[in-house]
Amino acid sequence: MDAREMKIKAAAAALAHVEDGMRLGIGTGSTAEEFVRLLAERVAGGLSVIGVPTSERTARLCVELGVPLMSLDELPELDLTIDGADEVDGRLRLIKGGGGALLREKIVAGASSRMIVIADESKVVETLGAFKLPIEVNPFGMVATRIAIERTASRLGLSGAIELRQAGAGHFMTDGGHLILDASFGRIPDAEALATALNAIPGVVEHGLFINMASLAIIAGPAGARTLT
Ligand code: ABF
Repeated sequence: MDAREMKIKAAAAALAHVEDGMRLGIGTGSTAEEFVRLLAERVAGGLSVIGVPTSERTARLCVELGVPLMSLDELPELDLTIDGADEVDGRLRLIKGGGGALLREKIVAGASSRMIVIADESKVVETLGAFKLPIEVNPFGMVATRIAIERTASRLGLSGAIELRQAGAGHFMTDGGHLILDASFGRIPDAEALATALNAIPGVVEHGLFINMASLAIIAGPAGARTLT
């Protein structure tokens, strides 16, 4: 089974949790896009759901495939969010943001009663941090913010490059008009402490540590899909 087949398997298992009439947060990334494709088939077959996308990219795919959408302001209380992740640990703590949508993903997940993560086995880790931690920052004072992040990380025993994410000839800009710093901490033994410290830095808009947000994770591997709770 190749990577795409595993993503499809995880997405199909998540679809089993979708009920008629649900208000759905719809995530970003290739696994979430497989979910959108399967969801669109069910919608075409009569399933009645309304989606709230976590990125412009996801919104475009939903429109293209006929999944009805509303904005989060129109639908501020969601039943379920289905989204991907870059890393998942055994306590369902996540690193997200590899796709640059972490702020809207966290806002949408936060407005949902439940969040189901869909991923392939390669995302499951013992300790978070091998994947660079995305930190969304306001463009104003970005250099000062990066210095503050470095100092904060150092106080927590973390070190590693903190790089401004590039896109094409310039800096990557999020849907919200912010920049992303990717922090190569390597291992983050105390994700809660780092999340709390990052939240206190003025120029930090959001970070990719999702803690106490996922209700369960559906992990697809060569032998099939399993659930982490
Ligand atoms: C998105 O899912 C991002 O937060 C994360 O980077 C991405 C993972 O992408 P993929 O499913 O393509 O591995 O929600």
